[in-house]
Amino acid sequence: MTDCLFCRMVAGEIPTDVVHETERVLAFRDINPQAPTHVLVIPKEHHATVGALVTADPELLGDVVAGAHVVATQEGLVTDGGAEPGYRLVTNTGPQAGQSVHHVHLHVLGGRGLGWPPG
Ligand code: IU
Repeated sequence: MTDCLFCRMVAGEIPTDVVHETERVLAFRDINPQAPTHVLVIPKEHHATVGALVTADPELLGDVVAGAHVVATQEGLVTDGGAEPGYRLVTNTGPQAGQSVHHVHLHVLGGRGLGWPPG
């Protein structure tokens, strides 16, 4: 039994709206969506931050990014620079960035115009 929320989702202990899954990666809809598409993509293995993940297992970080690309494709957001809508990948690290869950995750955001710079 772990106190990490996302590890518990991986373990199937918490209801999770899964949209994509591989042997090493899980993608699920954010419980508090900030855009029409708001999906979190995580490694199933616990790493607290993107820096910790890339240091420990850069190939797994690649798998997480590939998972985000699959999700964006499924959601109809992928662009080749043309008229397709596009999307944003975000990973918050540490308190000033607003990281609230300490299991690294990529936010896949899209389906509306996204402001820049972020708040
Ligand atoms: P953050 O970058 O660590 O702040 O993102 C954590 C996200 O996890 C945030 O968007 C929450 O809405 C989301 N989340 C979730 O999807 N399910 C939960 O049970 C909890 C948080 I708690």
